[in-house]
Amino acid sequence: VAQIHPIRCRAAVCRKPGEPLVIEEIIVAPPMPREVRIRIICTSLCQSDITFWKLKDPPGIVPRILGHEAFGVVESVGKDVYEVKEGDSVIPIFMPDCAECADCLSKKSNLCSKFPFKIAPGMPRCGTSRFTDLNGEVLHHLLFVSSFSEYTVVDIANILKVDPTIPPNRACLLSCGVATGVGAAWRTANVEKGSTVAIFGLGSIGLAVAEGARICGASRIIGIDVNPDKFEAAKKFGVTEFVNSRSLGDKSLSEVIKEMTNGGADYCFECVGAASLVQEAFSCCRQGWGKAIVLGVDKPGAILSLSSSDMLFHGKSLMGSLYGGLKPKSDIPTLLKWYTDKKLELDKFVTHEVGFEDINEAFKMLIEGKCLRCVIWM
Ligand code: CXF
Ligand code: ZN
Repeated sequence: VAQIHPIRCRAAVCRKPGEPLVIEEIIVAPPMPREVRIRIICTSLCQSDITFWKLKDPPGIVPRILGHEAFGVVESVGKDVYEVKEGDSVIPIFMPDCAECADCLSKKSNLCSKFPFKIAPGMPRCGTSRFTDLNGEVLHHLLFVSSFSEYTVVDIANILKVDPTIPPNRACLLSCGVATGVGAAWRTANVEKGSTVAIFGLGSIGLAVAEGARICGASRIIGIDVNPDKFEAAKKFGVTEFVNSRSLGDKSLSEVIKEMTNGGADYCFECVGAASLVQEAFSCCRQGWGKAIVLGVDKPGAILSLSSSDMLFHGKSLMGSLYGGLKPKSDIPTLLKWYTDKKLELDKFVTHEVGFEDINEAFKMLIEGKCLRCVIWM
């Protein structure tokens, strides 16, 4: 077996939280056992990249390489990798799927217990980094992926082999955001035909929930946002009605939703990341079977306060949905099939595409709310 060498390539490094990424030459170490080194073909930008880019406190450790939605080609494999080989098309997925722990073997969980989901700083198996800069300083990873680099190293537990004919700028969307929203409707909530769904926040995740709910056959999909301009675009994703949460008159949001739905929606999805909005979503749920699903990420330690009698007397439930409850290795192939069957419309999520050198432009556009998904080509 030929010796695998370190690679020198370009990466966009986050040197200081909240400051423009610096495109520089870095060194990417060879993959260790059960790891794969991949050449990133394209990557897209997720709101979490912005969140972690700004973060000063741990896990906001710098310098590091952000990025976690991507499509790539295997460049080399470490020892004991049998699942993929050089030249295979893959998508990295930030949620490990080891295929052997109790969680990975269960249909009910997507939270691998052998390699627990972690934001930073290194690889899942040993916690160390595969990146250094030209001065020998360690560059940390993000979410086991770090795709803002021409080459990255990813554990086999975080790699999904995909059909090489799938367009890279569509496949990458299933690495995180779009899959999360669609999965939340399909897997976490299990939205049935004829349901009424309320979606709080019409960014990419909220629109992906709408897409998933539409695919599941929901009849009413109510979109809620502070920005009424979002409604026109949201119609393309299956949103049927719009509520502007900034102009409710003297009513509360839950009063408005309950009036519209004759007592509450069957499924309410919080896609913003505010504990207070989770409470609102919970109270918008219909009694008996209403479910509120939490997708947004609030500040670490944010506390929810819910009425326990509302829980008990009204039979509602509250669910968390990391990666939409999807099991990477079994569910993503289904979403890819939906895409080739033209059931899942990925195209409409990609509003912008830029070259790697313009990655900071992509950050700016997402922060200003000007785009859904911006694909960055390496
Ligand atoms: C997120 C999900 C919630 C925790 C942080 C990472 N995933 C990807 O964007
Ligand atoms: Zn993400």
